[in-house]
Amino acid sequence: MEIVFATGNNGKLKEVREIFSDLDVKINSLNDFKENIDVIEDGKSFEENALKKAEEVQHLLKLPVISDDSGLEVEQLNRAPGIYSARYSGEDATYEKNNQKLIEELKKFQQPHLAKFVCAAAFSDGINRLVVRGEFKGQIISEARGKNGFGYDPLFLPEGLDKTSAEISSELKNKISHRAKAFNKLKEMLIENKLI
Ligand code: ITT
Repeated sequence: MEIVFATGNNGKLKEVREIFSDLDVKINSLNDFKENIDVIEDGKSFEENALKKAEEVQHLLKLPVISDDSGLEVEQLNRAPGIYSARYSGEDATYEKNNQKLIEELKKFQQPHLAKFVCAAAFSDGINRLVVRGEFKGQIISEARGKNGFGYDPLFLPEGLDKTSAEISSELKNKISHRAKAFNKLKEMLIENKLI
């Protein structure tokens, strides 16, 4: 069976492919299609945005679609950058610039900078729609550490660990992360409902 993962983010793709690797499903991402697909993420929550990505891409490609809307919520920043995590440092944002901005914004606060990653994972096949959430708690440190993962991983110290989520193995991240929790839940629901 073929499923489209409505993402252009290869870091997410690698993690989600791994989660579905025990099933007989082929997961393509938007990078595998010639269509120029750009879903405007104007929802007010991770769930709204994830469902919007899944439904719009399903409508265009007429294939079952899964999607992910995720981000980082920092307590002292009133849960910013939240749904704006990808573009935190502006239109020309990069992971590097976003991380720099986060470090700067947190300089005026005392440690620990408690935070969590949130992931909403959604599914649409044109008839059925599902959305679930996973969370990953930790804190933000003031200097980047590690080369694995993507995005804010070098600044994120998961609760109970002394390595950042860019220093732990991809296998471990994919057991404990927000994305792992959300997509494992979604996978179970898809199997239970015989949708995959
Ligand atoms: P798609 O919309 O194409 O899926 P995106 O990167 O724009 O890709 P989002 O809108 O969901 O994805 O933004 C998520 C951002 O949150 C992402 O770019 C990272 O900066 C951050 N993020 C999410 N999950 C993360 C993770 O596991 N590790 C580090 N940073 C993460």
